[in-house]
Amino acid sequence: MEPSPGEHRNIAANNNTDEIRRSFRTELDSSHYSKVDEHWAGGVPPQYGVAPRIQVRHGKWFNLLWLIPIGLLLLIIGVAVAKGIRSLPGVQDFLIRYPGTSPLPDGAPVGLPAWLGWQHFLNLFFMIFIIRSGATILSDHPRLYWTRHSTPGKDWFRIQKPVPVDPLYTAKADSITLPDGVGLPGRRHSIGLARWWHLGIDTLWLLNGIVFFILIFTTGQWMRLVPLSWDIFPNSLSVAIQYLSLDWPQESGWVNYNGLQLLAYFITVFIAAPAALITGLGMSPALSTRFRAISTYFSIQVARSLHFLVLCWFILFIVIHVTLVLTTGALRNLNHMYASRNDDSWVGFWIFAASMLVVIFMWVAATPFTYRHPRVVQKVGYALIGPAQRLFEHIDSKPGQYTEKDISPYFWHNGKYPETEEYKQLQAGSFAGYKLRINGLVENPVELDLGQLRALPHHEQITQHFCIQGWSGVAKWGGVSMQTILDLAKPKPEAKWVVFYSFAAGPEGGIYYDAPPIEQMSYHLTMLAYDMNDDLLSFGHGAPLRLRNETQLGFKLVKWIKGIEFVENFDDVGSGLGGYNNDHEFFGYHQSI
Ligand SMILES: Nc1nc2c(c(=O)[nH]1)N[C@H]1C(S)=C(S)[C@@H](COP(=O)(O)O)O[C@H]1N2
Ligand SMILES: [Mo]
Repeated sequence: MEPSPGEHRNIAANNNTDEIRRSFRTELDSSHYSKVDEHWAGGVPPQYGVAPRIQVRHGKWFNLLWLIPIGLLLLIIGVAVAKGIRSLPGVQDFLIRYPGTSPLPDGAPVGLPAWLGWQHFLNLFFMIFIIRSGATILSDHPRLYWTRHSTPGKDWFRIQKPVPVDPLYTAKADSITLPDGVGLPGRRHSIGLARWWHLGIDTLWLLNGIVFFILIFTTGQWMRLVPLSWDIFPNSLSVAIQYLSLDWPQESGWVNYNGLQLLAYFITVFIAAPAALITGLGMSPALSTRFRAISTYFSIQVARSLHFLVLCWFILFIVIHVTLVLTTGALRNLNHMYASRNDDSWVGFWIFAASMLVVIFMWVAATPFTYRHPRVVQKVGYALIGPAQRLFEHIDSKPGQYTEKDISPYFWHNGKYPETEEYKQLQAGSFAGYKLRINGLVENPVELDLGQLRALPHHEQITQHFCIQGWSGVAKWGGVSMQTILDLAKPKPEAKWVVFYSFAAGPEGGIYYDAPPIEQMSYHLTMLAYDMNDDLLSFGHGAPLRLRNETQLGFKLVKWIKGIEFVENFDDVGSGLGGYNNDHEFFGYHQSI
């Protein structure tokens, strides 16, 4: 039930003092951070995980490094078998009948045009940064799951030890370091910067891909990349026997790819690349909340796991592709792709070598550059992905459609816990002395204790939380809709942003805060929660009050809230970037993806 306007006036009249108007912004850290040094982000010490492993049975983990000797052994066995059967008459007939390539339709183009060489180079160039920054993103929550619950012990893949039995263990404590030349940037919890690389370069990669699709279909090159007859399968088997028996098939890549090659290229271009995009978007909190029907099955964790499997395909493809390019007539192959000519000259090799110098230079320079100029990386990244992020942010998600049975058995904790005397005393008194201060550009600045908050119309939602690090969980939140707070405080027309202040300091000092735009405060799923899963909100999850704003990632959902201030702009709030992680860790403001 809506409280009557009279009740609002009463709350205001009881509270209208100078103290209520005092802003908490003096407690923020307003230093400007523009490099990543050893003190950055609270100076978290490096922590290396474990070799990748997958869970084969409950509690039984298989170290994936074993795949190297197992793979080699299988290769040796494969070679022995192929050599053994190759001389059999039936196999010989089969190899004659299916030599390895299917004929192309009449009018198929011959040779590789120069634009393809450029696109191939740009693709490989972009992929390096995408893969490296992707690895850093994965390292920020080094576990994969098949359900959105992210329950410890239910991970199917991890590059980190099992979750310790500490009820307040945080996802940040779980993050791991990657060596600088592997990850991008690699340092523990450098996900803010890794995302600029990953999402920024993604847009370039996607653009290159769109041009590629347009060109292959307008030039007929697609005929060389799409299997057009069922004999692709016997031909692929034939090629496999020929490779494994070490009597390799005739190279004809200038005109026509062999069956296995065609299959590998087809899967990479038409399945893996689009899947990379779709699974990437599947991780967006804004899209997942908006397209609930899809995300019911295709949850963020399914998307993450598949995104990782797509990566595995790309890595496998790259290893085999490069090996074969270099072992099946390297000069000719390099001429095809780098010089669009079909001969054995060194021209292609030299172009390739020069391009590799560029690649190696950029590879080596990327991480140190990022630590020295993080704001440049952020600016360029935002210029590239920002438009899409801003677009997706304007999604007013409909009320929570999860049900009680979707509630996660385990909900990760995150962030830095409050340690101040002020907070400890309030906590000791069960928050009887707690007051939420609402001020700034409002007609009616107020302070509300928990009793007054509970007397306001009750709002509940069962929603999914998305942490930028990658874990997720569903919980039921009970409290007050932010719309109710707006109705009560009556923001003035100049109020454009709403700053939420925490009792807790961030890792580099100064209290934690975030400043979402005022439009988001009227969304159906924006609320202040004092209950979680029908219980009082716990200490770890933000007692006595936290923000929920479901089109946004978790870091924007301030816990342990003590004040809400309506402002015209946030230039003078903290260091002026709209949130603690924006000021300190180079997170972006609009993070709907
Ligand atoms: N005050 C404060 N609020 C915070 C944080 C923090 O460090 N300090 N971390 C944020 C992050 S990164 C996430 S994912 C969520 C985690 O909420 P949970 O611990 O209830 O899962 O809280 C957010 N709110
Ligand atoms: Mo988070």
